[in-house]
Amino acid sequence: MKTYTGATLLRTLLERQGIHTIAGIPGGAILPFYDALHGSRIRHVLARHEQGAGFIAQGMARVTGHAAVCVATSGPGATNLLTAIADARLDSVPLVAITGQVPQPLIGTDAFQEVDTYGLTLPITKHNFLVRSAAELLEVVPLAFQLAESGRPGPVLIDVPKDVLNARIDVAGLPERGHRTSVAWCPDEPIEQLATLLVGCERPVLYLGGGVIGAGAAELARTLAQRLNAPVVATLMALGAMEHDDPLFMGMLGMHGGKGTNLLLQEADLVLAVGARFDDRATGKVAEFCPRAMIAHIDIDRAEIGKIKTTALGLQGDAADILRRLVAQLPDAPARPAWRRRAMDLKVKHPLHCPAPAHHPLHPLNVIRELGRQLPEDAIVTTDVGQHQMWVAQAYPFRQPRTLLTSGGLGTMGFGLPAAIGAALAAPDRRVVCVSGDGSILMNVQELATLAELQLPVAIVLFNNSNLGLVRQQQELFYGGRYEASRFAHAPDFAAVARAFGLRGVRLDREGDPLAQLAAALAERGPCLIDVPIDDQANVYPMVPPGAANLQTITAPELELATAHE
Ligand SMILES: Cc1ncc(C[n+]2csc(CCOP(=O)(O)OP(=O)(O)O)c2C)c(N)n1
Repeated sequence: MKTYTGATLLRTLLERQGIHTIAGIPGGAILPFYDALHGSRIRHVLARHEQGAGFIAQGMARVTGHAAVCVATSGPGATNLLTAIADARLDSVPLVAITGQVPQPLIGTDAFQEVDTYGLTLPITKHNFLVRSAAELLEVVPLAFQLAESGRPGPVLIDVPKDVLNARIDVAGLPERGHRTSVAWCPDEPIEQLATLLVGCERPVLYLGGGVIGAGAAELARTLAQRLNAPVVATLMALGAMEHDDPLFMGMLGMHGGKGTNLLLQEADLVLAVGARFDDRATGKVAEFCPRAMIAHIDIDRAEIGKIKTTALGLQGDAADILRRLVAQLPDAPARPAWRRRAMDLKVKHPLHCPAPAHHPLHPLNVIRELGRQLPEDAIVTTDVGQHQMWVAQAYPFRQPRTLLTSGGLGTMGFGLPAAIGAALAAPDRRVVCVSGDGSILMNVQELATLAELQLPVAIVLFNNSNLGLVRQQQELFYGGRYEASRFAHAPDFAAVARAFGLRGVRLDREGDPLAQLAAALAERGPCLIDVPIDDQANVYPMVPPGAANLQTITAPELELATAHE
């Protein structure tokens, strides 16, 4: 029998869970837990805003695939965490958020820093707990990790009132750590049916979503594509599952996907979606998505199957398990030379238009490609949200799963910097680059202080266009050029801002050789911010207008002309 307080028990259970780094900010209600952390082997990373802490934890979780922990106090600490929790929910990221709560006798009295964290997080977590006694922690903590990681991963919240943290409890034995449990096992029959469909069809396409990476099934998906001679398209969340230059890879589909990629889906007769959820950014107008195709769908979440698009065959289960069994029983598939040629033709006919680096070195796509040349294959790239995010998705040469960390579902500006800090904490030997915009970086700019303190090898490459670029682009294309609230009248000196926080700050010079300057800035170790002045009128093309069918692509007329004459 050993005596704990709720707080020391919580710390001990996290230690037993194998948690070595957590991110958070202390405050009154959670202070007993911070006191218990004193002298613990758990490293606490002090973020400068709770949303930053949430995204630091997400960065760790997205790189490792294991649940990571963020901590906040009650009231504003908890409400500041909400965005990071909702973001984890939409992108299926395993996260355990721990919040302090006012003492139980004060709950419901509008006490200082009281907010109904349980109620607020109900719709944005996979599960949430309001802990009523120290003894409950013995069950709740391992269960939270089990729930966050099992099946379709997601965020779990544990709200702990201060009196629970302070309560004393005698514990006879500690529980087992919580771990991933196996999900529903897919029977053989639908796998056999799928194999028959795949062999019998003429124009198959594999449509990969983030679930492929989540399930560790990227290599199996590649093997399946090769066995079937089937071209592969990917969502934003699945980039890295296939090598970008694999001959079967057609790149990203959807709103900013390749025109050839979207056209290919129009012609497919069978589309096998794996760990994808038919998000509107991928499908465009659903009624016109893959109009000639029968849809088969493998997903860990039964609720996703048939949710958006009628499915001929749905298989619920772990994508790695299903793909392994599918590949094992596939007879030799037809070579499909005509279909492969068609895919290749579409790819060649609709390349990403980009002026030559010598003429326009600071064209965003040239900067991204230079980044790809400078960084090692296993470098981790985080992004914020906007045009720069889409340029990364279109042009960065991803080769490995979990090398792109981006806010796909919620599309949260402010994600990139703290996620990069989390990535660098989880993978200290790897290079981490955060590609951001001059709008997004300011949404969590305070985390530059965290980065300077930790001295992690994170480079922030800031695409500076003096605009909320993606908003400006939509106003140009769809709102008659009425630019309302998308232009920044005042621009901070971002390199100086970085220096003020204690990082290296560099601004590329348009007149010199900016790509060489970029390479030189990246070559130095340690954290830095590289301010890249880009054309404030540059748009992301191709673009499918919101709500339109993926066929209705807008391409870049001026760039097409420019490249045609080169
Ligand atoms: C928190 C949040 N607020 C608003 C938006 C809407 N939004 C999407 S993109 C964008 C502009 C982003 O600007 P910037 O970070 O400079 O990137 P750029 O598009 O210029 O590359 C905005 C405001 C959002 N995605 N997230």
